[in-house]
Amino acid sequence: MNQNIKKEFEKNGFVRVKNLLDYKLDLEPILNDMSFIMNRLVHRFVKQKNKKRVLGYNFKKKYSYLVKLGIPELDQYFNIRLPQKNISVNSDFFASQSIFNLIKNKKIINTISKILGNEISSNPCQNSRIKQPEKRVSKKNLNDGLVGRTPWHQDAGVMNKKGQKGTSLVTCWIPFTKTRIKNGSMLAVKNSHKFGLVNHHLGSKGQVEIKGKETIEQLKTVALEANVGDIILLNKYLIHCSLPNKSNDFRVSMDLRYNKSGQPSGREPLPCFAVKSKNKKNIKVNNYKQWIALWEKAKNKCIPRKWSYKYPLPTFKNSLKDLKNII
Ligand SMILES: O=C(O)CCC(=O)C(=O)O
Ligand SMILES: [Fe+2]
Repeated sequence: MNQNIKKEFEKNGFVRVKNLLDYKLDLEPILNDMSFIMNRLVHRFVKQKNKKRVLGYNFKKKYSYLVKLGIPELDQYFNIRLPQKNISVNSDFFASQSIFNLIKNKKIINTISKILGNEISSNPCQNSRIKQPEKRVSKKNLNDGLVGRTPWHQDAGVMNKKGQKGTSLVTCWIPFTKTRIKNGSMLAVKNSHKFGLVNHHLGSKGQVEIKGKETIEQLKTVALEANVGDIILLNKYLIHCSLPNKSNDFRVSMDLRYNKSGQPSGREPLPCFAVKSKNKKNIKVNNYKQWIALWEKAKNKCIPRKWSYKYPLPTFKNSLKDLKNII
């Protein structure tokens, strides 16, 4: 099929590219590295007498066991960026060779370049999300986008002012499990990428959320369902959320982002580095160790101020940009 990615992206604000990635080659290495992290956590947090038994558990059983232990900020051990706050020399993040390979994946980058052109950088606004069935998620985490439902938002809203204004950002959402409405697919408001930045307010756990989300009930939405191997690209203004995982199984995804090189990342000083360029000399990060070094350097810059990134509440002074006044 000859899909016109740019045209579809411009028309709809999102595009699903089917069967781009290979599970064994591109995705499974990351799940294996997550299992490796889990084993580290078992050694660190599980009582000696239970360790051997728990190490033998499969991915899901082991993760659920770790959740039940109440390890503080568990999701951060699996997240592919520094924590937002309370940053210290010990702040951990999930930086494996497999993640670096995914960020640099040629099939992804060549697809992104159909939208952004030939000069592309990896943007540090990126997440991994391991979502258990909602019935196992604690009440306080139900609306935490990393482990539960993700509130209605625009991705432009989670960048600083420079990024909000000056960056062509494309989100690349990657499922590691087949994702349907039932297990928490994303849902997008049709044509909302044409609204520009709309007013948000602070929702659960301080996450930004579209102001007046009741208005969305009157609008047409589309479920962004995907199979393993597919990717979904999102425009930075597309209004979207993710649904609760009402299935009995896990729902795992990652969202990487890319921007045109030379534009602000929106999360300075976190690493933003060229992954495609006509001039090979612009590609300065060529291996995993260099990439980790960039994150460690950024971390050291952030330690004195104790936070890694901040963004203003994406809200204009007047109500013209309230969703109800736009539609
Ligand atoms: O996967 C999710 O829950 C939300 C993802 C999202 O909002 C994004 O990738 O921009
Ligand atoms: Fe998003």
